[in-house]
Amino acid sequence: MPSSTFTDVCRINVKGGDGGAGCMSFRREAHVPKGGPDGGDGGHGGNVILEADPQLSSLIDYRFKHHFRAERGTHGKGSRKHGKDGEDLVLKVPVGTVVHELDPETLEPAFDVADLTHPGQRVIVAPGGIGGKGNIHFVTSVRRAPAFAEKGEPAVEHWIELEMKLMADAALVGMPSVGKSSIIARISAARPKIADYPFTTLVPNLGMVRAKDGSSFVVADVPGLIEGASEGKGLGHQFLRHIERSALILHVVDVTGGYEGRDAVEDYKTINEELAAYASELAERPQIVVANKCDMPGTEDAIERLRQAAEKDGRPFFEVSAVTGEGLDELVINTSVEVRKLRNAAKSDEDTELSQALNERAERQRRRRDNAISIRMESQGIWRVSGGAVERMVIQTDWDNDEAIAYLQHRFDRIGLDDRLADAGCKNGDEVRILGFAFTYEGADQDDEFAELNEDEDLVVLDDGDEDGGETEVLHV
Ligand SMILES: Nc1nc2c(ncn2[C@@H]2O[C@H](COP(=O)(O)OP(=O)(O)OP(=O)(O)O)[C@@H](O)[C@H]2O)c(=O)[nH]1
Ligand SMILES: [Mg+2]
Repeated sequence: MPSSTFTDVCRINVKGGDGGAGCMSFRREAHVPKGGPDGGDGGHGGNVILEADPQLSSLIDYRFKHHFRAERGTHGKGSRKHGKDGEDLVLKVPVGTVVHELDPETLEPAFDVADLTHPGQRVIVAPGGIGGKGNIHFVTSVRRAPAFAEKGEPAVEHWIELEMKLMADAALVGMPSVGKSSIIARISAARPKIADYPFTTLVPNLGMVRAKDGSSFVVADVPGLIEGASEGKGLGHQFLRHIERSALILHVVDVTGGYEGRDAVEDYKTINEELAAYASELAERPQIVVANKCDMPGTEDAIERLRQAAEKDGRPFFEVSAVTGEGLDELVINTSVEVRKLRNAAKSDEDTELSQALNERAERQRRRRDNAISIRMESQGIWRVSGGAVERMVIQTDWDNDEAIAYLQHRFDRIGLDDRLADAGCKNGDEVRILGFAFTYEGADQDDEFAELNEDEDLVVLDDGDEDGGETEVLHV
C-alpha cells in the first residue's frame, strides 16, 4: 500500500425505497356476480446497505455525491398479485469505516450504527418501507367487502456520517520531528515529506512493511502529538482516534531532545499521559519504545535513561537511526512478531459479535425513536401528536376513503393513542393534529369494525412515560 491521503469523514443522506401500495380489487368472474376482495400487497422498498470492501482505501466516492436512494416496491394488483420488492442499494466503503447516525435536528453524531471492520461485512443504514396491504387483509365479519387498501409505508430519509479510521497494525506515535516519517520511509514504500520543522506530516500515511521472514504488516505514520493533544492542542487530536485502531503503538522518541533540548524521558512520559488522557485503553495498548537518532553524538545518557523507563513499564526497547538505518531491521522483525501475536489474539468472531451487538443496538435505538409518540397541547383544545410510526400510519391512509379512515382509527386504538390523549387532558371535541391532518377527538371507546383482524405488525406498546407538564414522551423499545 503506497502512502495515501484520504477523505476521512463524510456525510451522506440515505433513504430506503418506499413500500408499494396495497391494491383494492374484487374478483370478477362470469359466474360470480359479487366476487370477494382480491387486492394484493404492495412490494417492500429496497434497503440502503453499506458493505466493507477491502479494495477501497478512501471515502472519496462520497465526496461529491451525497444522496442515495434504494428502489421502491411496486404496487399490488388484483388477483392477489403482490407488487415486486425494490432492489437493495449496496454502497461500498473501505474496511475500517465507522457509521454514525446523525441527530435529525442538530446533525450532530447521535450514536454509532456500525463498525465495519471485516471485508464483506454489511449493515442496513436505511431500511425500505413495508408494502401496503391489499384489501384481502381487511375482511371482518361485519366488513365482507373492504373497499380500501393500505398505501405503502414511506421510507425514512436521514443523514449518516461515515468515518474512515485507519486500519493499521502499528502506529508510529511521538512528538513532532522525532523522525516518525523518516522511519516509515525507511521501512516501507511510503514516501512522506520529511523536514526539520514540527508538523511536517499533516495527515496520516500508511505503509506496508515486509519483514525479512516474509510476513507483512501495515504501519501508520501519524502527525506529531504535543502536550495537551488530548484536549485538542496541535494537530494530533483528530488523529488520536486513528491510533485507537492500531493494535500496537511504536512510540518514537528523539534521544537528542530536538532543538528545544527536551528530555527524552520527559517526552516519553508526556506522550503516554496524552494517550491515557484521550482514552484509558490507549495507555494499556501494547507499546514498543523506539529511541531514534541514536547516530547523534552525546545521546548515550538519554538512551540509557529511556531504556530504563521503558523497561520499568515492561515495554520492549529498540535503539535505531532512521538516517543510517541502524537497528531498523531488528525493530521490523520484532514488530512483525508482535503484530502476528496481536492479530491471533483478536479473534475475529469476537469482533463480529461486537459489531452485531452494535447493529442490534442501533436498530433498537432507531425503532425506539421511531415509535416514540409525543403529545403536546398547541393551544387550548388543539393537540399535536408526533412520532415517526404514528405519522407513517397517517401517510399510509387514503383520506378519500371512509373505510380507510375507520381502519386508521383502529390502528390508533391498538397503539393506545386515544387513551394517551385522554391522559394528557384531551377532551371530546378537541382537535388532534398529526402532520398536516386534523381529527376531532371522540373519546377512546368506539365501535371497532376491525377489532378481530389478526395483524402481524408489531404492537407499539405505550408505557407511562413522564407526566410532567403538557408534553408526554412515550417510548417503546
Ligand atoms: N540525525 C538524525 N536525524 C534524523 C533521524 N530521523 C529523522 N531525522 C531528522 O529529523 C527531522 C524530522 O524528521 P521527520 O521524519 O520529518 O519527523 P516526524 O516525526 O515525521 O515529524 P512531524 O511529521 O513533524 O511530526 C528531519 O530533519 C530528519 O532528517 C535520525 O535517525 N538521525
Ligand atoms: Mg512526519
